[in-house]
Amino acid sequence: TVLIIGANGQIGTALLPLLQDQFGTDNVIASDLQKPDHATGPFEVLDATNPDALTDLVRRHKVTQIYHLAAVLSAKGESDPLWAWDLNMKALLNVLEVSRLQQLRKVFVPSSIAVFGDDALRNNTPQNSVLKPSTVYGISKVAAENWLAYYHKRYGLDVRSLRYPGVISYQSMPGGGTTDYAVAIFHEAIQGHAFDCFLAEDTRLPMIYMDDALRATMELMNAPEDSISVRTSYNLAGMSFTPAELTAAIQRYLPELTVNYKPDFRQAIAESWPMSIDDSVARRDWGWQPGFDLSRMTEEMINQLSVVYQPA
Ligand code: VAH
Repeated sequence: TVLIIGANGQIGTALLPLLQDQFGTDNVIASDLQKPDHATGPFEVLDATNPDALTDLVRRHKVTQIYHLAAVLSAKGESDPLWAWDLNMKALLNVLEVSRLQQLRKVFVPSSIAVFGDDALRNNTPQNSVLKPSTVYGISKVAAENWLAYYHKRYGLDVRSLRYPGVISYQSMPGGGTTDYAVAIFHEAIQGHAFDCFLAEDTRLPMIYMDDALRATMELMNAPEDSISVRTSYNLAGMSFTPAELTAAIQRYLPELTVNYKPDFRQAIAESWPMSIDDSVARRDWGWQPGFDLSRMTEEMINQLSVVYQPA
C-alpha cells in the first residue's frame, strides 16, 4: 500500500491518479489536513507532524511506501520563517522516523531548485554545487536532503528525491511558491483577464511541466536500487524561460493577453535561484529525458484549461 501525504497539493493532486493506476485505487491512501470535496479513493485526514497519527495510519493500512508531498513553499515561508522551518522539518523527520521504525520499502521526498543560492553557478547549475539557499524553504530543503542521505547511509532506508524546478500544471493551483506566476498567468489569460506578474519580465527560471515531473518521479521510484547514486537529491530539468517568453508563447493562442510587471519580494528570491539546471546525473543513472518544452507545455495548458473554463 502507498501513502501520499499532502494529497490535496499541486503535486499530490496530479500524482494520485497515476499511483492509483500503478497500484490499484484501493492500495493508494491519500492524506492531507482536510478531506477534499470529492475523494477518488481511500482518504485519511492526517497532520504529518503527528508521530502517533502517522504510525497508526501506516500500521492500519500496512503502508509500504510513502510519497511525502506536504511542505510550506518558498514565498509563503518568508512570511514566518520559524513556523515554516518547524513545520517542514517536523513533518520530514516524522516521515523518516516512522518509515525506519515500520520498515517501509521506499520513500519519496521532493527537494527543489531552491536549495541553490548565491554561491552556485546560475547557468546549467551542476549537481554538486555549493548550497547556500536564500529562503527558509531552501534551508529546510538542504537540511532535508542531508537527512535523506543520513537515513539511507545509517539505516539503509530507500528514500529517493528530486530537486523539482517550478512545476506547471492545470490540475490545481500551486500555493505560496515563487514560480506560481507561470501557472496563474494561464488561468488569467484563458479568462481574458490582464495578468499582474510578480516577477520582472526577464527573470529566467527552470520549470517543468507536470507530466514530466510525474514521469521523472515514477521513473526514479521504479529504478533499480543500485542505479541510484545520489542519495541527497537529483537535479532535474525540463525547460527554462522568462515571464516575457512565456507571455509570447501564450499570445500565439491568446493574442489579447496583456501583462503588467510588478515585481515584489519574490523577485529577490527568483534572482537567487538558477536560470537553468544540469541534470546529466539523472540522465545517466536512470535515463531521464524531458518531453515538454515551452511551446508544447503552453499548447497543452491552453487545451486543458479551455475545457476547465468552458462556459456551461
Ligand atoms: C517554489 N515552486 O516556488 C516552488 C519550488 C522551484 C521552487 O520549490 O517555492
